[in-house]
Amino acid sequence: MASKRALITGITGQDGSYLTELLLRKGYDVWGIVRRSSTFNTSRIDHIYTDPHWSSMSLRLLYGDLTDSGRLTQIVEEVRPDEVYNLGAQSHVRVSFDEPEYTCDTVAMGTLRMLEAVRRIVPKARFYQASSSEMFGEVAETPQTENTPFRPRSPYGVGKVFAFHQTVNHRQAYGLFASNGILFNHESPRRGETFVTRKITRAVGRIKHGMQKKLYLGNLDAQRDWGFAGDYVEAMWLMLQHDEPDDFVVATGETHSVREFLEIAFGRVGLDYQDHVEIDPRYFRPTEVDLLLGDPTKAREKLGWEPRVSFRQLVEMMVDTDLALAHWEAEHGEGRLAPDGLYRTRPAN
Ligand code: NAP
Ligand code: G4F
Repeated sequence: MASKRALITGITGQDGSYLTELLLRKGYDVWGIVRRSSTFNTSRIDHIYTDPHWSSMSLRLLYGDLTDSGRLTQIVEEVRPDEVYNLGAQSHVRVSFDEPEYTCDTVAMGTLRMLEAVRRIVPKARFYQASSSEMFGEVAETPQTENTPFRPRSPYGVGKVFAFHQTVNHRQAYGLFASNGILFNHESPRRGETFVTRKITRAVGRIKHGMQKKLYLGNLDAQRDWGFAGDYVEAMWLMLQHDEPDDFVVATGETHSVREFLEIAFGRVGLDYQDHVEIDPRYFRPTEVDLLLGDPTKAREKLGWEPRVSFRQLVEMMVDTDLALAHWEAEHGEGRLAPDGLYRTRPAN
């Protein structure tokens, strides 16, 4: 039997890289859409071409952009996927206040463009939409479930609410197998360096190796339900194997503050975060999401999904990786290609 074909937007991102590995392990032909950039942006998936463990597997990349419907249509026509995972987005909440129009072009209109391409060309394909707990915004209740109303607090959150409803509407109006995963924050050593968790663990490594003294942050009281990205991509796949399309919260069911993250991360290397962290109001948001806590009961009962990595294990995994990275940088110099292929420069924010 021919392998199933999966098409991933956002394949170069954190989740795209873990999902690619998962699907390749399951025998899929994986196709990914990469947006053109002036520097290499494939560092999270380069190992799939270079590491003999992966290189015999079927991964193909095509240039495309969520803002270009003509190209998206052409790609869907060429690939004719069985499953589409729409992960591409300008995914940084703080940046979405600076670039609201571009954010919504990728997050909201980009999703509509992908849904329309699927509806017209491969209406039997299964579609996964990367919805977000950021949609709950100023939360109406705690914990948040699939029935909690959306009260978004950022242009990014507003765009994701549009994309969520558009996905549901394509399911209802055209019978598409289209599901929303409402994923709460999930992190990993591959997390972008300007999200708070990775910003902290990068700083811990650099401070421990004498390459940085201070870490400037915003709101330390924000609370998030943080899980491990490697666990969460499994939930995406399970949603598309389910017997019917539906919407699912994916979360750990625990919430922790940025401050707690700091305590464990600095504590891992024998430091006290209070000696190193300073508050810079630049990192405050015009409107903040104070607390997120998800209830993953439906995903557990209907998909058999459960998170495997605990909060402490996640923080320690990230610190340990960034400690090794800082050690390598201290020996070889910053801005050089590290062994994992990531090009290293100082995090900007
Ligand atoms: P990420 O690391 O920021 O990756 C985003 C991906 O989207 C990257 O591959 C990026 O390409 C691509 N992209 C950005 N603009 C694009 C455009 N105009 N056209 C095509 N591709 C574009 O995000 P992530 O953490 O993996 O998250 C994956 C998805 O889940 C996103 O939609 C995010 O909003 C959503 N989500 C994430 C979380 C979380 O906690 N991580 C929680 C809920 C929902 P480049 O590599 O070239 O930048
Ligand atoms: O790490 P963050 O930037 O993640 P945020 O805003 O929760 O968004 C992430 O999770 C969403 C799911 O809920 C995704 F949809 C979205 O794509 C993204 O992956 O910030 C977490 C918290 C915020 O409350 C923020 O105000 O940390 C606080 N924070 C404090 N200091 C900071 C900083 N955030 C960042 N990025 N940088 C800081 O210096």
